[in-house]
Amino acid sequence: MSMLSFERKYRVRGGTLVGGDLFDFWVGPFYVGFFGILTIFFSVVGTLLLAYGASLGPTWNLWQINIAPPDLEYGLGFAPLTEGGIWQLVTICALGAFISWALRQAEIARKLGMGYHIPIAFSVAIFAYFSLVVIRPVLLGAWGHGFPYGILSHLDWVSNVGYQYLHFHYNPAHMIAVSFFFATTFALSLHGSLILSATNPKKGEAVKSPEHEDTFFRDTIGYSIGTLGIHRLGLFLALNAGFWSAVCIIISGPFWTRGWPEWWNWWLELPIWA
Ligand code: UQ1
Repeated sequence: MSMLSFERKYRVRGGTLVGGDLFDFWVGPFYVGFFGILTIFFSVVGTLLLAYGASLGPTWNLWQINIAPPDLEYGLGFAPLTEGGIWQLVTICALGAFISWALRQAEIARKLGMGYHIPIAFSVAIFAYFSLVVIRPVLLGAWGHGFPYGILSHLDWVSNVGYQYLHFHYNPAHMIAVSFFFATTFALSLHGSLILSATNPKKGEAVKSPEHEDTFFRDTIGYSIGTLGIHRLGLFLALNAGFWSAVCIIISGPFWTRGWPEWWNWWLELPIWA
């Protein structure tokens, strides 16, 4: 792949967190770095473990392959490889790869003198995964509370855990998370359509400016959040979607064991009704 005209200008030494100059190079368009190598290592080992687990199982059907966590009896200990040990190693590899990827993002941000917004945002996604396979299982006392690695099996897990709390949509943190997910797609649809409407003029016409974008929303709803503001809003909404997802599953079990509809009895139990 040929180098973009400006690419060479930004291929500067430095900014690495680990390894100094040793891994400070590019392969084609890709920056490598210590964490690039670590990401590849964990991804390859994790994928091979998943393939090994599949080879021991009853199917190669991609939808049905299931790498399950250990039985609850194993608690927070290590399980034999074929009885959930593979799941445990895959979890370590997944976290190793995700965290290495975030640190590679941080190194590239440092190299370019940019803020750490991207690795921080990605860390919130890692936190959501971490809360499912580490925080909640640890609080409940068994790795068996983690979700299984499989396309259909993880859907079954979500359904089963949901019904365990009778009606998961009554979980207040789940409500907040879902609202942030919807708000995120709403904001991106507004922003994406606004930018395309302004920058895709008819043939021969000039591209419209941010003043047009501001004016469209001033005319429509009396308010424009601005070109920088919409990106701050988008990041805020998206990070909250991931954060409240993590909260809603961590509180299910460790901090609330009954059906979620029952949680709302606090309203009926307010002394003002007495
Ligand atoms: C907006 O006000 C704005 O500023 C000009 C954008 O920037 C290009 C946008 O993309 C959007 C969607 C808005 C409108 C959003 C709100 C919250 C009023």
